[in-house]
Amino acid sequence: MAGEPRSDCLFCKIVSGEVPATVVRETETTVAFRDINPQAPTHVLVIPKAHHADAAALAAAAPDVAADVLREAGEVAAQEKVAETGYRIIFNTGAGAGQTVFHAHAHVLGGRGLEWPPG
Ligand code: DGP
Repeated sequence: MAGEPRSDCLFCKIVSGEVPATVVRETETTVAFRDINPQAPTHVLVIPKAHHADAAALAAAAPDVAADVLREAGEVAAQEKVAETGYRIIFNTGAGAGQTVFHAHAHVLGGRGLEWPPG
């Protein structure tokens, strides 16, 4: 069922604490933790605690939680002090776009110059 934890999902295991992560923020509906393979000085992932495969599925099933994820991405940027210099919020969606973990997550990247278009 949409939103139910999945035993085969890495990020559900981070939510439950079964897999450790460096958590920087947590709310009732979201967790933010440092990416294991950072691509910028600030690289934090913001995820819904509930399992949804990607950002579009999250927004369709739980728009309030999708808004929570976006708000938390902004809070992470402020907390990491990258809000003033600029940062990027990225939802890779689909394997062809580089999504490797199929539990919705926002990448918050900042602390260096960011090229456009992205690779
Ligand atoms: P994506 O490629 O958009 O699905 O992003 C998945 C990200 O998850 C990727 O940047 C690396 C990160 N990641 C993968 N495994 C782990 C893990 O065990 N811990 C943490 N903190 N991050 C992970």
